[in-house]
Amino acid sequence: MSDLLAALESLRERLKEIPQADERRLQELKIELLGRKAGALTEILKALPGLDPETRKRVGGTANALKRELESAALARELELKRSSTALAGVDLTMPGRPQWRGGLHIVTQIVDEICDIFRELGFTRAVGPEAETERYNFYALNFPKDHPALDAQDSFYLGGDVLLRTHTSPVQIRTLENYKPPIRIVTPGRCYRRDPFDASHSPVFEQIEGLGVDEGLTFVDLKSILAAFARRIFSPTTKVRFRPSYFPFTEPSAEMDVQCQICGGGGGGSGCAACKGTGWMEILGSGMVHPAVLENCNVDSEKYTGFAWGMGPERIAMLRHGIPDIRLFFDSDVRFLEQFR
Ligand code: 2NL
Repeated sequence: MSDLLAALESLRERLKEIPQADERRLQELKIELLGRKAGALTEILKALPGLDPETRKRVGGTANALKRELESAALARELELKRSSTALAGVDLTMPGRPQWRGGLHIVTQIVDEICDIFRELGFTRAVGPEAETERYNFYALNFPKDHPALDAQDSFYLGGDVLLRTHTSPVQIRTLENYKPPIRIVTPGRCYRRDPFDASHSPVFEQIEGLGVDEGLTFVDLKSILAAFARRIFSPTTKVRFRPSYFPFTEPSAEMDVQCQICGGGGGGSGCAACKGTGWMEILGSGMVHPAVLENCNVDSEKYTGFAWGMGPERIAMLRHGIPDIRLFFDSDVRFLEQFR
């Protein structure tokens, strides 16, 4: 019995080798000591049944305890070797990463796309055109009188002669009316320019989206239903709208569309709401039935066809949607502002 105990004692010495073993040595040690066929410890355990009960108890207890110790030491070393083989030498994996710069579309671009997507579902195609236009396309075809103040160099950016930066996207609609036969259904997003000094609600450069539908039998009902459907899509399904009479040279009759204030919910905040000045409504677009003179200017028969049209400012829509107080924030290129809308 003391032979067996001495043998176990010498096997226990081998435990110390395990934490130093590399992968190959560890496999060898496991086979040498615990191998099913000829492992040193396995041999001792195999011999147990032939021993007298007293010896079997003492030797068996020690041998089984050693077996558990060897197995757990081998397992611990295996895990350690696995971990260090996947770790990268000299790299601190706990170090925070460098933030990855992620770009995005400008909030006004996102709103323009969203508006065009809504009108696409309502059957409208996107149309674009030049930013430098002649007075004819920008004003006269649209029934502006020759003495309208917008034609003044004080109000518009003239590039020379009768060429100017367009003050609205209507010239795109004029070009479409000239070149396509009704039915026409288009939206015209694009950049426009006016000699307005920057303030909280004006910018000399701004986006506009106009829309135009021309067909036989179109009425003001079509205009109202299309624009009400749009308001419910861009704001919320329960948003109410109202139309107020207005005036534009290129539409008759004309109307401005208001939506329930998105800030106070339409209640006017006890008349204290700053967004709608307590009225509960905010204006989002101007619209009307295309003036017959505009159709005739484009060689469209105004006896046969009628049309409706509207125009809106995406910056203004973005401001109302997000409670942005100043249009200049869109042009400052301050990422702290812009990244809120990525
Ligand atoms: C506004 C108002 C509007 C139109 C734009 C239009 C274009 C053609 C013919 C008739 Cl070719 N109308 N466009 C019509 C009504 C209003 O814009 O307040 N925009 C920000």
